[in-house]
Amino acid sequence: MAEDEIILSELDDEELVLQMHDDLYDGLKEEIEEGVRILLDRGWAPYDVLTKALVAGMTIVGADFRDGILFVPEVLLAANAMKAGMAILKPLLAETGAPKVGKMVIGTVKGDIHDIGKNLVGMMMEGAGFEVVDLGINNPVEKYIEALEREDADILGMSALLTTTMPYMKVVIDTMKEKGMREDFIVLVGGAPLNEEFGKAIGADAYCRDAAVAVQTAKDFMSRKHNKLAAG
Ligand code: B1M
Repeated sequence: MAEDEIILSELDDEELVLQMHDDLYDGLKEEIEEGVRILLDRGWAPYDVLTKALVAGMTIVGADFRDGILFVPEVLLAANAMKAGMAILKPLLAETGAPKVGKMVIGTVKGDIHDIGKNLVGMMMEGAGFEVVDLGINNPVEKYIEALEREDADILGMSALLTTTMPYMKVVIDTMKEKGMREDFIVLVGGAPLNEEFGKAIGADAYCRDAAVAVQTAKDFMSRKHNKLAAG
C-alpha cells in the first residue's frame, strides 16, 4: 500500500464526503461505492448520501465542465461513478413499501443522452410509491405516445439537459394535443436549463426543479385527480 493512500473508513463524515467529491471528480467508481457503503453503515439516510455526497459532487464536475477544465471523457467517468453509487442507494430509496399511488412514464427527450437526473427522479418516484416506466434516453415523440397508451399511465415525465433539446418537449405536448390525449395525462418536465416560465410556455402541467419537487408535485396532482374522480 502506498504511504499516502487514503483509507476512506478512517475519515470522519465531513472528510469522507469531501473525499467522495474528489473521487467522483476523478471518476473513481470503486471508491464511490465504498464511500456510499461507509456512510450507510454509519447510519446516514440514503437520501442524504445521495444529495450531500453524490449530487453535490456532480455539481462541482458540472462547473468545471462548463469552464472547460473537464472534458467529455472525464465527465463520463464521473457519471459512471455516480451511477454506481446510485445503484447501491436505489433499493433503499425504493424501500418504503408504500401502496402504488400512480404510474409515471419518464424519458429523456430526442437528441439528449443525459440520464442521471432522470434516473434520480425515477428512483425517488419509486421510493414514494409510484410505478415508473423508464424509456431511457433520446426519445422521439412516437415512443412517448406509444408508452403512455400502452402503460395506461397517469403521468408523463420528460427530462432535457440541453438548451437545444428542451424545445422538443413542446413537440411531444403539441402531438398529445393533436391526438386529443393531452388532458388524459399529467405532464411534468425537468432538467437544469428549464424553468417555471418555460414549463408554462410549452403547456406542461408543472416544471420540477429537482427530484424531491417532482415527487411532491406528482403526489399533489394525483390527489387532485382522485378527488376529481371521486366527485364524479
Ligand atoms: Co453534458 N452538458 N453534454 N454530459 N453535462 C451539461 C448539461 C452542461 C450544462 C455542461 C456545461 O456546459 N456546464 C452542458 C449544456 C449546456 C446547455 O445546453 N446550455 C452540456 C453539454 C454542452 C454537453 C455536450 C453537448 C458536450 C459535448 O459533446 N460537447 C454533450 C451532449 C450529448 C447529448 O446529450 N446529445 C454532453 C455529454 C455529457 C456526458 C455524456 C459526458 C455526461 C452525461 C452522462 C449521463 O447522463 N449518463 C454529461 C454530464 C454528466 C453533464 C453534467 C456535468 C451533469 C449533468 C448531471 O448528471 N447532473 C451537466 C452540467 C450540469 O448540469 N451542471 C452537463 C446531476 C443531476 C442529478 O442533475 O440532470 O440537473 P440534473 O437533474 C436534476 C434536475 O434537473 C431535475 O431533477 C434532477 C435531480 O434533482 N430533473 C428533473 C432532471 N430531469 C427531470 C425530469 C423530471 C423532473 C425533474 O420529470 C418530471
